Amino acid sequence: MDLDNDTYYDGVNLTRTKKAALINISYGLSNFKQERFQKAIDLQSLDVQQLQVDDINGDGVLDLLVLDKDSSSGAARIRFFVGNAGSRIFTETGSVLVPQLSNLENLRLYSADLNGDSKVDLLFADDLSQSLYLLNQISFAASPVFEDAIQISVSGSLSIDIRSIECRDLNADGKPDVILKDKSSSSSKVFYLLGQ
Ligand SMILES: [Ca+2]
Ligand SMILES: [Ca+2]
Ligand SMILES: [Ca+2]
Repeated sequence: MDLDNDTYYDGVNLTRTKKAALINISYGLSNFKQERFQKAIDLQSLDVQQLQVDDINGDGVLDLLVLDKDSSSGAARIRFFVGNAGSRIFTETGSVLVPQLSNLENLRLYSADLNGDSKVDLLFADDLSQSLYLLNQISFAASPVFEDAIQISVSGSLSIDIRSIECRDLNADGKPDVILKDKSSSSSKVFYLLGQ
């Protein structure tokens, strides 16, 4: 991924301990060299579970999406750190609370435009309830606005110990499909999203 739009690939990872969370960013110096951890974003007060990188506000610059455990309710809160390619500064710009989702240790977040309106939406796979939830992004002006989370019905139980979730258009119908990977084996389950 290229966080500062200089055509050189950059690296980003999340390190967590019991008391701290840090996003480490290394910017590419050329096509062959990447400096380690030029930048660290300290999320010390947050109970961070997962990091996702996507252009949530559609300005052509990648942003950081942080899945955090809300300190009062324990539910999932996604915080948005909006990137600026020129300054390489990430500014926290709004968040969204998802009260339906509180099993954060077994929750997987993915972002993609699922309905083709060019706005990035949020998708969750909840291992506990064995279901998928979608948050459709309505707008991102000063801060992001989403519709309430809706549960996506799948035929039968997912019956899967979810390790990861991602979206790709597997059957080339122009609609993204959901791929869930199982923790316990290398097998994947694919769910086609219909009627989006
Ligand atoms: Ca770069
Ligand atoms: Ca952006
Ligand atoms: Ca969308």
